Amino acid sequence: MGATIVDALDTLYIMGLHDEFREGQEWIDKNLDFSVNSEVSVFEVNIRFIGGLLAAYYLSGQEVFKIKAVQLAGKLLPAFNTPTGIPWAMVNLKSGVGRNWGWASAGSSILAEFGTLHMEFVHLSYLTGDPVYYNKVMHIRKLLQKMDRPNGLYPNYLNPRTGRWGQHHTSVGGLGDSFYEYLLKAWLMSDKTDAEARKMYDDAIEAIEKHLIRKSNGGLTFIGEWKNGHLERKMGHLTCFAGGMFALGADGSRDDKAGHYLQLGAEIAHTCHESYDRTTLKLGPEAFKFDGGVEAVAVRQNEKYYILRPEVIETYWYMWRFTHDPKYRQWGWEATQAIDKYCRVSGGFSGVKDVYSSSPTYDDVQQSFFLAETLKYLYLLFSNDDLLPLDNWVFNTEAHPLPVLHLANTTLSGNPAYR
Ligand code: DMJ
Repeated sequence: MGATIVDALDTLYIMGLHDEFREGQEWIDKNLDFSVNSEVSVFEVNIRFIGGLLAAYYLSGQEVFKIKAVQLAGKLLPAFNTPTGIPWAMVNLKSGVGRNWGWASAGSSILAEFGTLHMEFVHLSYLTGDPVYYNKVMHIRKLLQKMDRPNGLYPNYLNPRTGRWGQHHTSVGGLGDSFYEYLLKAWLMSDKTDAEARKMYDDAIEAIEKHLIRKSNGGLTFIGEWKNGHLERKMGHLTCFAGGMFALGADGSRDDKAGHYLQLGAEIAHTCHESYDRTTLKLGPEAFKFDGGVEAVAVRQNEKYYILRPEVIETYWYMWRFTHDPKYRQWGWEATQAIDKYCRVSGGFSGVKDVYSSSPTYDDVQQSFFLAETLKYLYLLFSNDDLLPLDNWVFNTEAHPLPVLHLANTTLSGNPAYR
């Protein structure tokens, strides 16, 4: 389905690569077709395709992107036909039949998946005037709001048939991450009027700080995971996005703790930089431990890979925007050089299987988020702040910028939740 083309479009536009952008547009116009008999991830299609198409539309004004985004969104809607309205993880684009991942706890849907639709779906309703998308994601929010939460935390698994939590695993990394991100960004995207989203975010990060964030013996702040009744002292590369999130949410925080959250963001950025710096390649592993004398280092072989992920650079960029401390550019430059040295191959860039090995082997995959996120955040890190100012743009979890909705002028302004 051309994921790399769609995911990379707005990066091309932002970098001023307009010929390549037009080529992508032409391909999308002629070839991007959603009437395929294929099962897709609702979450991945939303963040990469719908997010990518919407951002390309807002940046360029070209109608084709809006039309394709709306067509595709229509194909995802059958996924919401469950007893609770919590969508299935996957849907067949042709038949509309949905189902969940076989590995997910007791037939559950995943928090980071059904909880990462809000930004794109609100924009779809805004652009089309059709409330169907908005209603779907508000329904999810209302349902989550009503549920009991162990220790105030949201478990990663929720059964869409029963509306009950599955296993009580909680994570700010894989399976949980972007749910928290979208609470904050729903508030930002609404021009800070969606107080309900801000409250849910504030409540959630208070619980996260209390139960999941710790300092290691060596003084590194880390975010662990709640599993099987205890805190696992392990942090994923994915979790490193949270440094940027804390900084982005500092302004407007409860009890005016802006300084505290900016500091927390800086500590997470520092820890994640250490996870890069303590490797041979100066690229971060997929997960790292703070246990038994080990600090910010991967222990298991199957956690030593780097697949061109953006989260650490994303946090450097947000920290740079909010502090202008030159160390964030320095750290971004270190990562740039390492990617160029160890991941560049003749046909593009590849992930590497072991960041502690001096002769790394490639995984032979260039993830589409490398162009959508990693390179975009690096480019923004070395650009002026007036390129996509954060007062006007909110980035979806795949780094696709969507404009803040000044709702006095929108079709949603009649909705009480948005007044
Ligand atoms: C991206 O697709 C998104 O950032 C998502 O939220 C998490 N994982 C990848 C990048 O690592």
